[in-house]
Amino acid sequence: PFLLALLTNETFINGDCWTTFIDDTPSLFQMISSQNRATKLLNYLGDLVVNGSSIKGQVGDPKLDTEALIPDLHDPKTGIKIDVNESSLIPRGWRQVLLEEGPVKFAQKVRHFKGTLLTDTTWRDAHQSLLATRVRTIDLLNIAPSTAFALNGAFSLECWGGATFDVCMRFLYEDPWIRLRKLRKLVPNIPFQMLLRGANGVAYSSLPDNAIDHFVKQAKDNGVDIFRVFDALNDLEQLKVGIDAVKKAGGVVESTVCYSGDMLQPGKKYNLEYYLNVVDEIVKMGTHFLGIKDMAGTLKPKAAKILISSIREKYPDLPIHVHTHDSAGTGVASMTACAKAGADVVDAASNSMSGMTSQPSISAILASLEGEVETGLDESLVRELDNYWAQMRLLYSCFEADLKGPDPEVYQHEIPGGQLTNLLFQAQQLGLGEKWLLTKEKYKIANKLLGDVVKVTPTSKVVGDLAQFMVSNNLTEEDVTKLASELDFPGSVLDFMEGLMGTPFGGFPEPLRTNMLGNKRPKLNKRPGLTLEPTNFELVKQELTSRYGDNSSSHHNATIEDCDIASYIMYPKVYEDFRKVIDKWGDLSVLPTRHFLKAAKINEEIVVDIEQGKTLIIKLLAIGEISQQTGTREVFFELNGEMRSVTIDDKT
Ligand code: 3PY
Ligand code: ZN
Repeated sequence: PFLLALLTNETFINGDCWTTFIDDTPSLFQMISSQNRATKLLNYLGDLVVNGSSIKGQVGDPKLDTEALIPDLHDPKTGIKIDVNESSLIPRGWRQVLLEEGPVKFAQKVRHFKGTLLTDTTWRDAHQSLLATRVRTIDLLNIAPSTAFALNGAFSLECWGGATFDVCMRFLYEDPWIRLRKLRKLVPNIPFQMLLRGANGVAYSSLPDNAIDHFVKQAKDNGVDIFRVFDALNDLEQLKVGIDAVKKAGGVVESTVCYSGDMLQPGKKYNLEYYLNVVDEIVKMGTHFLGIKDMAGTLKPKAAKILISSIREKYPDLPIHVHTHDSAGTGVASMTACAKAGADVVDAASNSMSGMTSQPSISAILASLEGEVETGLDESLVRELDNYWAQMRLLYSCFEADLKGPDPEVYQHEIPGGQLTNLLFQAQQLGLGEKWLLTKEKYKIANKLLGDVVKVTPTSKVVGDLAQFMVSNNLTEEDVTKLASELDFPGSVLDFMEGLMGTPFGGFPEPLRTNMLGNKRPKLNKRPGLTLEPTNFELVKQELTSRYGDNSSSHHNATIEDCDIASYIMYPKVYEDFRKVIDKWGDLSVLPTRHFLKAAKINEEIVVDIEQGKTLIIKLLAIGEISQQTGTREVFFELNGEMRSVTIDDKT
């Protein structure tokens, strides 16, 4: 069709100048570009047919074989069906308060709300903790309009940051910035919240301070309202880098203290006094909200009550937001205790995406608070919305770790929710299912060896890596201590010991640190950011422009934007690989997930909306024999009624 359009185009026939022809005939070039995109898409689908899914972490096929249904929502008062596609009907939410009155007044109004609000983590932490962070943009976009109605009263939707940034590019071949912008358009009324790892941004170790500033500014400008900023070691200097960046960008600051273990356990290094001291420092730095991050779900109801009421007593005006994981099964009880003790916001996830290593269920929390604590949410709408997530849980079942129930042992091993499923999954994949108990045991020992650190990204990875190292090398606690100067420890462990992740409370364990580092690595005694060269954004831009700037065949514009620069600085290698994939397969985010993960069947129709008003209808017709010379196969498709074929390397 392109050739036909070209040959029948009058300007072309009349032989007018080629360059003005390009400028004056954009429709033709849009056509080339969409032809190009269609070809790339067919190459991906062909590859899937010949070689199977290449998506890392996928085991088997999705368990949902049809398009997910968007559930109907009904007005709780009238019972009338809500027209969720009528954006003019979207009710006002907390975001309007924020936009109209600014972060300070917003925080005050939340503090004055008579009750406890909820943050829905389904779009970030819930799938990070249950489904290896694999939920794709298309599946969020499909439910976003309904979410704007159903969760209108929510404090926020946690939808960005944490591992989503990395996984988006690395494993889903999607641009996290585009995800953010598209979601923002569909949800104008509920604040968007992200998780920022302080001086580490969304990476695993410190970046130059100006890179954090730049990243946070892009996040704010592209749609994030509230920034939950934490440092894995509660290192206040590291935390401050993130906080300052959010302040400069004009975002809502939620400075966060990470809660580690059970503070009521006798002899615990992280006790009530410790937390109150950290909170004092956070308050001195200035924040709109205080976050409490119970990443492993070890905040038991009694401790929750004591912790929240102690902070509340000391700081009556400070809005408190609590995050937890339900790993031990006590999440609902703990969040209920927090709400009753005076927390302003607690985290929960859509019912089908809740429980175990994820956040506790919204409906369960609403039921627990019913008649006592107002939440601003309607339970029937929450339930209607969840009908979508029940289908998503099936669709993404191929990324589930096979966790069968709560793990009350979390009070001992203290493995954060996301990591718990991840480690279990890895153990299963390595055929070391029987070693799972041993991994958890070694995790406890590794933590002890490292001086009982606060464990959350990136320090949780350090402890996990050391634990796996001990399992695979059959090492005991004594072995590690004795052989510290000889063993070839994982890089993350040495990074931690060097001081690249900040300084743990109480200092580094000695003599282990000295022995592990030997003369291989120096000992850093100041904040890592102070030793890093500031990023030269102009230079990065030039470099990226020279490499990718003229790549107009990808869905990225020819110009390198600030967001691209931010992605590259955060994850250079991941970004480079991502661009390679985009170059090869184009924008795959438009493919429905079941077709992204599973080979098409003969004659199955795949409908892809590549952009608004432009739909491709693709049908797999046949798969050719393998060519003995080239090791390739021809795969035949029908594309919008026309036969097309692609040649695919058979790697099986
Ligand atoms: C992350 O940093 O990604 C986390 O979710 C930590 O809990
Ligand atoms: Zn979490």
